[in-house]
Amino acid sequence: MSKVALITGATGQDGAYLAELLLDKGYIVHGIKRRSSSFNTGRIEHLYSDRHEKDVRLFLHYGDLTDATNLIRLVQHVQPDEIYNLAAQSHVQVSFETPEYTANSDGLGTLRLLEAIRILGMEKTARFYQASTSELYGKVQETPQRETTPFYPRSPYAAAKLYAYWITVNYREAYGMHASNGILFNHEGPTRGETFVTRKITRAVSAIHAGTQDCLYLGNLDAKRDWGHARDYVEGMWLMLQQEQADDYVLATGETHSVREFVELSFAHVGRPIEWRGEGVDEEGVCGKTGKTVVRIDPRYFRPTEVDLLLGDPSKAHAKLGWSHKTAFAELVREMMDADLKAVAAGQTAGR
Ligand code: NDP
Ligand code: GDR
Repeated sequence: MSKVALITGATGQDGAYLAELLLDKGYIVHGIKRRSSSFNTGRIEHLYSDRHEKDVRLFLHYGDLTDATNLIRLVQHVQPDEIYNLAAQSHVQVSFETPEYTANSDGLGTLRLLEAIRILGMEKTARFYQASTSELYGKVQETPQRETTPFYPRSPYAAAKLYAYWITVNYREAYGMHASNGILFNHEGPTRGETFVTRKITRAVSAIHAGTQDCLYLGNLDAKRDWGHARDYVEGMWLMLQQEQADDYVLATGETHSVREFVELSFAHVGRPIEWRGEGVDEEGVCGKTGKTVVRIDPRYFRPTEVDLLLGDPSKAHAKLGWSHKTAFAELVREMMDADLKAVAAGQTAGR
């Protein structure tokens, strides 16, 4: 009998990679998607076939983490063996603009899903994965950051995820649920959301290379992140739910790089010189008049409170799950750049 998985956030970067992995493993996969005024299923298009066709194993359902009745009904209908809670308002900077919504979807949304499992009496049968984050570490307490490092959230997003982390631990301890937190450090790929810094850079560099954009505007270039590939990280999520005991694990590469390094490597990929500039306008008043590519600082992209340095220690995941990342930093940049260069060449516009 095929195992049945329910993925919230199935239309997101990780949801799409995870759905693909689980389908490859023979699962029946149910995904929750939000109603949207335009198509939001681009990342899973290649996995999806009409449910009237034969041997369909991927099903999509409308839903939202802010709607408890919807979640109860879907969990009851799907009867999942494994639930992966990936849905979230996942943009840190946006969470400063929409703090209440972020708390509702990312914090209370996790509680609603856990309660759905409990109300339906499935706490001993359904395994639960919570998409926790290295943003929990926030203000640096120690490096590298590991499962025992104290948390110090620095954004409404991180504070909401802190609640979600602890309510997952609490349901494990209170009700004996197989509920695990994956504390995942940044992971990217060609389908990364366009407003996260890595994808913003690779799209802009591709457009600049094609001559359709002059300038790249960024915020804090000195922020350092432990960047891996999303494809590798969804494997770790699955491994957590295959363990006899539920537990919490860091997934990271154990390497850190600055935003500036990411920019440099991306421009090196297309062999262009960069001119770093501060705020304001050029003497000419226009970006790009110098013939060189200008990277300019726009204070709009600075956060009220920043997370300066993330560097993870994945030794527990190595030892207990046998997990380690496969894609090196330079390879990640190369893959993202190649994909965006191809998109630009195919006439798909890249914006800033
Ligand atoms: P994305 O932003 O790409 O995807 C988020 C998904 O959640 C999308 O499918 C989105 O729908 C959906 N969603 C958002 N709000 C709601 C809601 N209220 N109800 C139902 N669905 C909703 O994120 P990632 O794939 O990058 O990340 C997956 C999870 O992992 C998130 O929880 C994120 O916070 C967490 N995480 C991510 C890391 C990373 O580096 N990528 C690192 C650590 C944790 P739609 O497509 O319609 O927008
Ligand atoms: P992050 O990712 O906040 O780490 O959260 P993001 O790519 O948004 O920022 C990384 C760092 O780059 C700096 N930065 C900029 N960021 C954006 N978005 N745009 C810019 O123009 C820019 N310039 C500099 C930021 O200040 C920051 O320091 C991601 C999300 O996927 C979360 O959901 C997840 O939990 C964490 O990673 C781990």
